[in-house]
Amino acid sequence: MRMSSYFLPTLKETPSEAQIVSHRLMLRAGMIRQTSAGIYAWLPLGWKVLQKVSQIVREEQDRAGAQELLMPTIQSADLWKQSGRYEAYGKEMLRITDRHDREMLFGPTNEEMITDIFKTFVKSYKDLPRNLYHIQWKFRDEVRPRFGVMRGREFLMKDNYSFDLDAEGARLSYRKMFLAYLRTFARMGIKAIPMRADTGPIGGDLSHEFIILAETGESQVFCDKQWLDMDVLADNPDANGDLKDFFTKYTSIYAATEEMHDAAKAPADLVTARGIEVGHIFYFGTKYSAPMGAVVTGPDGQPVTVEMGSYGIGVSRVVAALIEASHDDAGIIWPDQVAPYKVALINLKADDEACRSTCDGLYARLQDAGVDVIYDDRNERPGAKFADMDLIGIPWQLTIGPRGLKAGTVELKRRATGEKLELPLEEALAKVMA
Ligand code: 5CA
Repeated sequence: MRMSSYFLPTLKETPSEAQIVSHRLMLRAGMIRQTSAGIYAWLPLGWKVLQKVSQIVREEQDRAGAQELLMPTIQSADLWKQSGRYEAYGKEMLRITDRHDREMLFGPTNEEMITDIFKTFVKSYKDLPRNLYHIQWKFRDEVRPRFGVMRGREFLMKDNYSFDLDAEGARLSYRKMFLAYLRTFARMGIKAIPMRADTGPIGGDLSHEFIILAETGESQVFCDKQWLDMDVLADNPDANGDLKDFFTKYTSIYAATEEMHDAAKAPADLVTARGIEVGHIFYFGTKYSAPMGAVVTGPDGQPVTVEMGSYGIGVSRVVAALIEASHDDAGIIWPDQVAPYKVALINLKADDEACRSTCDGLYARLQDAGVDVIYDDRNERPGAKFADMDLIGIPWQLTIGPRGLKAGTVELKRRATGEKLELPLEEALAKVMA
């Protein structure tokens, strides 16, 4: 992407309406634009990060055997009357009446709709288990939307739903998702700690929230210091096994939200911190399948009501949480895995012929190699260029200037550490392409 033609409305001033750092930086970096209270347009840079985050979520869902589909945002109230949640959900549900006076709603979650789809097609135990997910916008009419996309009214969620013949199968589905969630967040370069949690309006008796530790988190959380050293990617449990040992290991280390915290059970080495909930998983048995009639024929020919779980990740909230976890005074520091661009190519003197042709050549080579690169080809002060790249948090900055070019060198800066190296051009290129 060439900066000269990029729709990237960065701000120099700190917006006064933003109370937390991720909200301030998302506005300053030109990632989002509020269009109504708690409703945001995702501008090109923000959208790119949102897609990178979605893709990691998707890959880990697929790896765990879940299958992607796409359900609509608008749902019929009838489905919610069947499950009994239509009245119970209260004012957080945005209710809509269509031109034929039919009651509709903007989906806050999809248990009812997926159960309806499932029961239409699946009639036999032979077609179980199944796990279906989508990545779709949700609407919850929060009383106090705040902190930008952290607590929005419209937000992007990955939600999936598991269907099993019995409780044992459903618990295995739950453990598979528990692993998929740990892997998903670890791959994004952040630590999310699973904590036993309340089930709220979704229901059920087994539930974990996945929490990222950050000063601006909305809730107080407590965990064993051991959590800070856990590494699920290194542990690499066998995803095709029963996952019982893995689950026991990861659930026996103390971690609790404020509602579930019990000082008597907490370890001596306790971390007390603020946390952001980026995911939430539930096992709720037949809460939806029973009232909605999701019944299959079992091996003995008798009807069996299926056992279900649901699993959510706040994909748009994750973008803000990543920034809360990784930034400095100059701006965002994207972990490599979710960075909108891997390399920033900065031409220090856009009107210098040698600089321009070298940069154009580098840009083409990086693009041909499939490297996501943003190229500052604008006629601006060097200071403004560096400030913009630091603000939008690109992991590698490759700077080309007339003095270096004469000596055959370029400057390579690592955003996360601030470390700068003068390197021969080819060497710098090899480093960022690695
Ligand atoms: N149906 C279940 C799981 S699929 C469900 O809806 N769970 S949830 O209510 O816990 O939401 C899942 C995730 O969505 C939360 O963990 C949180 O990360 C995110 N989320 C919830 N409300 C908001 C909101 N108002 N703004 C941004 N993200 C939200």
